[in-house]
Amino acid sequence: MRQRDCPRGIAVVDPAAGAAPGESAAVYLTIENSGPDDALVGAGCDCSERVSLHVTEERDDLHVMVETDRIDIASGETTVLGPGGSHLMLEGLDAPLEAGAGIEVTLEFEHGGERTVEVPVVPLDELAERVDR
Ligand SMILES: [Cu+2]
Repeated sequence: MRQRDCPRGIAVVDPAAGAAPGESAAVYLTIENSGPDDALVGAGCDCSERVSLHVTEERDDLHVMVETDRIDIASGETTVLGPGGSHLMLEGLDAPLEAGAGIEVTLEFEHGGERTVEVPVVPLDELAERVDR
């Protein structure tokens, strides 16, 4: 699924959310930036109270998720938000995400404005394969 009609050369590729039983779920996607330097500075979804930007850090041999206020999207680069790295975190879901459903997530870029992408919900065991590249 490629969504190409985007402001300032930003393309959001292969988004996917994991079907999780609880109140939070990860969203993975790839951002291709053929425009100037930009950054992801926020996200939102009607399906949850909020959407946080997370990075994964290593602390004492443990991988922990830490909230951040920006994820840099450098010019000419492909930025992968995927397992073990940066991702979006849906928090306070109205209802658990079910595989086969779809959600709309709005991404807020520092310079490129907002854009809303359709994100399919996939089973957790498929998620890693989908975004592994
Ligand atoms: Cu997270």
